[in-house]
Amino acid sequence: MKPETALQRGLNDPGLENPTRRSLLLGSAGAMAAVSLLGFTPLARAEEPKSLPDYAAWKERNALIVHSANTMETQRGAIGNGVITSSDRLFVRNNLPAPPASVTENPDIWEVRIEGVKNPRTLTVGDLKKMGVTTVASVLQCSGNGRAFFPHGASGTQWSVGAAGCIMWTGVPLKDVVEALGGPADGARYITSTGGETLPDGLDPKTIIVERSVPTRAMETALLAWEMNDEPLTHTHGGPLRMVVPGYYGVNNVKYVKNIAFTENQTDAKIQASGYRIREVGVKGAPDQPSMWEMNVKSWVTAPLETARSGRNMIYGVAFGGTVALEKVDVSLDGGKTWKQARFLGPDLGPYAWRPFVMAADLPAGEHRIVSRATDTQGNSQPEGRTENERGYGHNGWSDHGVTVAVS
Ligand SMILES: Nc1nc2c(c(=O)[nH]1)N[C@H]1C(S)=C(S)[C@@H](COP(=O)(O)O)O[C@H]1N2
Ligand SMILES: [Mo]
Repeated sequence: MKPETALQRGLNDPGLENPTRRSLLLGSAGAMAAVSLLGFTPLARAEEPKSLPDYAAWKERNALIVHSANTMETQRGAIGNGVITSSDRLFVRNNLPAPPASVTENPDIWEVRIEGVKNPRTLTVGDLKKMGVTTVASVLQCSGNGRAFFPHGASGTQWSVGAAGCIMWTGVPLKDVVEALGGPADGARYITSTGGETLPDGLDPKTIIVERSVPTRAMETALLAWEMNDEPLTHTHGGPLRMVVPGYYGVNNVKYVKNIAFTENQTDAKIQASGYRIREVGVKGAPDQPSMWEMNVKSWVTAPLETARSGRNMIYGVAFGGTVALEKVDVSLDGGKTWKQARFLGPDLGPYAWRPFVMAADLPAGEHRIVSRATDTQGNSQPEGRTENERGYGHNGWSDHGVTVAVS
């Protein structure tokens, strides 16, 4: 794993090879200037215990690994066995400083512009609340979850397994809104959502704006959410309004959404054009490479983690199939030589939710490599290894995601 300074982590970008990145390479003076330009508070020193940034101060500190002021992941041991991730343990990932908490004081007045439909309009959250409502459980996962396992030192936050959670979203189906506005304009192929952060001056907006396009097939399931886990959406997680695309990687779930456009082409914003593109190690991002849209099938063990007592143990974990429902999860106690099917734990909250699983195992004293492998209903299974790629995206290999437990 490539060592990364706290400063780099603070600025880690998702594939936005923006000017700040270059400044970093120029040395710390340039980097400091870039940091203050973007309004980030660089964390003092890597060795110091990092505290939560103000906009996430309500989170449960002990459940999180604070990588930087804009990247926090859930500890593997804090994921638990529930179907829903509690909000105060959910990971946080911001590319830009979050808008102030005041944006959520009166959420109903937040405006979103809908374009590329027969009757374009600006609607408030209050208007949306009268147009329809649905609740969907879906996994929110960063494209780079599992990046820490790539041996080439993929740049970006060194997420292990905790840049993911399963969330209950409540909002209006995008389809209802679009139908009320006469349907998509002819020739629309993408849904392009724009984040409402205030962009820092002096940088080309295209290089920093969070604006993502997803294929129009996502309209069937997407929603504009104002609630997360039955509470008003916090500004930490995109309140007052967030685009939620169930089964799609985190970045497509645009927070503080202020514009939604049905477009013929994908946005040329850097985060879309060259960011979040799967390509071989050493290759630059480009629009012709696959974009991080639908998530792949994945699972990992959440307990036990490092040590256990010999005898009967319950092996716990979570598994999900992205946009496809899960079929089963197999668990191996010998690093993948032999497998046994685990049992799902708790209610099935639909194809986009994750399913906690459990398997009882008699563990003798010694060291055990415990791994899990999920299969979806279309027969896709997690591979054993990695798909090596420049930014360390989409890792679902079962081997790296296992745990080595010392049983005594
Ligand atoms: N407006 C906006 N939306 C955003 C981002 C952002 O920085 N700004 N980050 C994206 C990324 S990369 C991820 S992984 C998720 C993280 O969501 P969370 O912070 O609610 O956990 O939000 C996505 N949506
Ligand atoms: Mo992300």
